[in-house]
Formats: sequence, structure tokens, C-alpha cells
Amino acid sequence: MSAPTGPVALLFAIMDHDFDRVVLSDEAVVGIDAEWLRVDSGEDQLATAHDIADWAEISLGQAIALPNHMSFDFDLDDEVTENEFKDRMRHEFDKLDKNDDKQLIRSELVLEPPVRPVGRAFGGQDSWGSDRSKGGGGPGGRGGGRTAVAVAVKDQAADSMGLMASLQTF
Ligand SMILES: [Ca+2]
Ligand SMILES: [Ca+2]
Ligand SMILES: [Ca+2]
Repeated sequence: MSAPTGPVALLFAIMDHDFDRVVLSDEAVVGIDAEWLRVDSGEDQLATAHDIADWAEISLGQAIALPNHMSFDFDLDDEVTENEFKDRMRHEFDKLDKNDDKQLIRSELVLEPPVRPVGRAFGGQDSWGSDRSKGGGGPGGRGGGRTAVAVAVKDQAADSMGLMASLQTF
């Protein structure tokens, strides 16, 4: 079972510079450079935990999202350097790149859907089933049933036409 893809996948998705839905490692390098400029708002080549949290809130959707300050701060000196940031982001790219071809396609970026509880949420299968049978019936609650009958009758008529046609060929 693969680990769920985190919000960092969103970040790589928008690094698709030529909009071909594939994020090449070259595109990621450019994108990661740009992200560092967002992180290092003071342009002192260092990011504090506060800088990372501010960046994460905007770029990852949550200040506590992963990768966080601790995951970036490889040497644990409490500050994140440009290299630490970029190395970690490249590592994140490699983790997402499941087939190791140095590009991220959408299937490598999609978030795994939350597991739905077993049971009849929102009416379950039945409401979907009845909605679908109403599809061809047009407006009106009882249309579905009548349409189904009408279609059956029509099919029967078509069948006998077909039978007559095939009888005529004899
Ligand atoms: Ca691309
Ligand atoms: Ca550090
Ligand atoms: Ca790949």
C-alpha cells in the first residue's frame, strides 16, 4: 500500500510550466527555485520555522503540512538553508516519482481519496439507482417506469419487425 500523496503534490502540479500535464525534473528545478524565493522572504538565505510555516500555509494549504520545518532542517540547527530546502524538495519529487522516470504524471500526483465508511451515506446505492432509471423519463416522478415499459414495448416491436423481415427473406 502506497503512502497517501501529500499537499506537496499540488505544488509540483503547478510547476508544469508548459501545461502538458507532465512535470519534468527540469520544470521542478525551476519551480523549486521559485518556491525558495517565497520561503526566504528576508532574502538572508535562511528560513526559520516561522518562514516555513508562513510558506506552507500559502503553498501547501496548512502551516503544519508536510514537509515541515523539521523535515527541511537536515542538520537540525533550527534554520533551513537554501540547499536544505532544495534537497528536501528534490527528495519529495523522487518520492512521488514512483516509476523513477524523472517526471511526474498526474497519476503520481493525485491525492488518494479518503476511505469512505461502509454503509449508505447519502442514501447509498438505491438513490443512485433510482436516479439513473429516471434519466430517460424526463420531468415527472413516474416517468421512469413508463419509459422503461415503453422501451420494452418498442424493443418487442422492433424484434417482431426484425422477425418479419427475416421471414420475408426466406
Ligand atoms: Ca510540463
Ligand atoms: Ca539547517
Ligand atoms: Ca514518473
